[in-house]
Amino acid sequence: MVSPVTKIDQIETVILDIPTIRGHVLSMATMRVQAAVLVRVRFSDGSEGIGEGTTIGGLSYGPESPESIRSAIDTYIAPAVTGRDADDVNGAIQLMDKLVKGNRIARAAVEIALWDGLAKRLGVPVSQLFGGAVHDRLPVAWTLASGNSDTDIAEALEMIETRRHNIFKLKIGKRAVAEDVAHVARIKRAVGDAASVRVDVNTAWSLQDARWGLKGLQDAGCELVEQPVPARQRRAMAELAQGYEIAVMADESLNGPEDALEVASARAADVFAVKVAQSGGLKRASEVIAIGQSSGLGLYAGTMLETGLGTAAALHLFATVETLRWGTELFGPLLLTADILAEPIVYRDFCVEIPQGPGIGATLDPDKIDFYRRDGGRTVKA
Ligand code: MUC
Ligand code: MG
Repeated sequence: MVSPVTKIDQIETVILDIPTIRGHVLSMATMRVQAAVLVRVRFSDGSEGIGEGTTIGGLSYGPESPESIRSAIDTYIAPAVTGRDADDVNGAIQLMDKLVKGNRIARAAVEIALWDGLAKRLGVPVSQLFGGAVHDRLPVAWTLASGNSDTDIAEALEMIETRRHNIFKLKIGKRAVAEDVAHVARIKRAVGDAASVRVDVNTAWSLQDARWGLKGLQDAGCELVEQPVPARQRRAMAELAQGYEIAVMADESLNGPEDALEVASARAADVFAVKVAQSGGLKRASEVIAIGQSSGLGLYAGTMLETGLGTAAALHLFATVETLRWGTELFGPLLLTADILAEPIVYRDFCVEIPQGPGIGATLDPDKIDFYRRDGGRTVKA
């Protein structure tokens, strides 16, 4: 007897509002709560897949908000993909690309749940669907963004002492350039050779600011500057990447493989911060990685400060990458006051461990989901 095709039956979305452990001060917003959009896909054989599509600071980081992510899924993506063959993940990706322009984070959330479901039905980790993991742990950075240099130094020293992190990304761009450079120099002096110090400007500088900034940062021993100028200013990014020794990393400039190709061709970065959400999912992120790798650029696994769910999914992809020269910042769950996974992701010895088990290796804690959910959630059925 031919076994019936497993179908995508239902897609449910929910927004969780989870407070952060402290104010997270970025150039464009201060986060006190993270709003994570979770997706649960139910399949006709009773199996399930889970995904996450999360952004940072409402609409201050990029063009998608938690509410728009949920609405794009409920209104456009879920009606299009329900009823389809559950195992045809590439078919669903292609359909989403065709029917939904932009909205990469929304597409990523559903795509992750489809990979998770497929891998669980096959009894393999998601990394296996991308050729297999070549790492069981990856170096993980922490972001110092309390808004106060003394607090940041105390936090950094504690992280080094407890062997949790020895790579620090400092969020700057809110103050005057000279003040920011002095803040970074103080932190670098305090940690010395025990840690790598990098910064993220989140597009706050003009090219003129950035010229002064990069000169000061590299003199202070800072190794890398992330997205100093606005996303679309490729010529400015190229001038900075080529004019200074400090590495220039593209983040907001990098929305999927097409951007990756343009940034690489324009030499508008030395390093790609590859984000699964911003790329449009695991598959498109793997294409961004391939372009970065083949262009000789450095790679870094970025985050949208996802919960353990989105973090686990990203870890499965990045575990398959040969060389992540700049490591990862997949620390999202550690910034939140609650972990929504039944078994939290493990952070130790300056590394994050790749979750084991079928799918993305993550199981939700139902009590936490109930506690942090914004409202009853919404379900689209086939
Ligand atoms: C970003 O722009 O990279 C990543 C780490 C963090 O603290 O914020 C994010 C956003
Ligand atoms: Mg960034």
